[in-house]
Amino acid sequence: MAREKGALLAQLSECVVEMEDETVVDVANEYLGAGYPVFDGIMDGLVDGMDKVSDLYDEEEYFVTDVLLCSDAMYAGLDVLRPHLPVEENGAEKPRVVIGVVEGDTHDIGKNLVKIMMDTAGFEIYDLGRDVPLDDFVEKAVEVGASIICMSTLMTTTMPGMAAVIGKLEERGIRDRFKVMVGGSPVSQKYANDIGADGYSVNAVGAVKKAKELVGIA
Ligand code: B12
Repeated sequence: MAREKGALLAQLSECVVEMEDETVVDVANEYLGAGYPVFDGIMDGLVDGMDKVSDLYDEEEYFVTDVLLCSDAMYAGLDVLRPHLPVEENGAEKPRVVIGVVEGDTHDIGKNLVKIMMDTAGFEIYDLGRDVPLDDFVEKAVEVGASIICMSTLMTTTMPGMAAVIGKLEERGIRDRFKVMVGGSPVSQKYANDIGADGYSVNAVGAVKKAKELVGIA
């Protein structure tokens, strides 16, 4: 008999915290086999685990190497669950999104989650990666005719890069061609307002909601 959903979610989360990149694959397969919603497995299982890891790092219980091994476990679980996420269709033309982590910052776990959620919500994603030179956001958005530019950062020192990209769009007289969304743990709605961004969200689920709102497919 299938184990209860709650027990499997708790174990998915625990596998991430305990860096069990092999067990997590078995548990994710068991979760899939039981027919529980894939989205919940990602958010309430794997991402819940990564949130706990962030807290453990802040509390100095975990160190850099631990955090990286935990993220390996999270990605191993995502590899199993992600292909089963139901893909939404928003019509013939998918709105295009350019996403990346701003220059100077290599934290990309949150950006990758936002990307996965947006991808499955029916956006066409152009992922510039991490430590992205600020001009690249503008160049890529122009090149692909993006509807939205998404910027992520986890460090206070690199936050001004977001404002700089908006400034570059203004300088070139193309600011109103794109919606700009910002996020990452030090970013807030107030900061987004202050720099003139169009959208902000505290997490990946909210990011999709906001993006849909901005392109009028909410
Ligand atoms: C994992 C981690 C690392 C990993 C990164 C691995 C990787 N590939 O990403 C490693 C170990 C490499 C690392 C390195 C460093 N780190 Co670090 N790291 C963290 C840690 C523990 C967790 C971050 C994380 O992944 N969280 C989990 C994800 C899921 O959450 P998230 O990123 O916030 O994303 C969610 C939302 O913010 C939102 N979101 C994210 N992006 C976007 C974008 C948009 C558009 C939207 C709408 C939403 C959105 O949705 C996401 C999903 O729900 C944090 C501590 C913490 N509590 O956050 C420190 C932390 C971010 N690191 C920090 C620092 C200082 C560093 C280093 C400089 C350390 C050093 N001295 O070498 C280096 C960075 C080097 C560099 N130049 O980039 C500081 C930053 C301090 C600051 N305020 O500036 C923190 C806060 C730790 C601390 N308390 O001091 N780190």
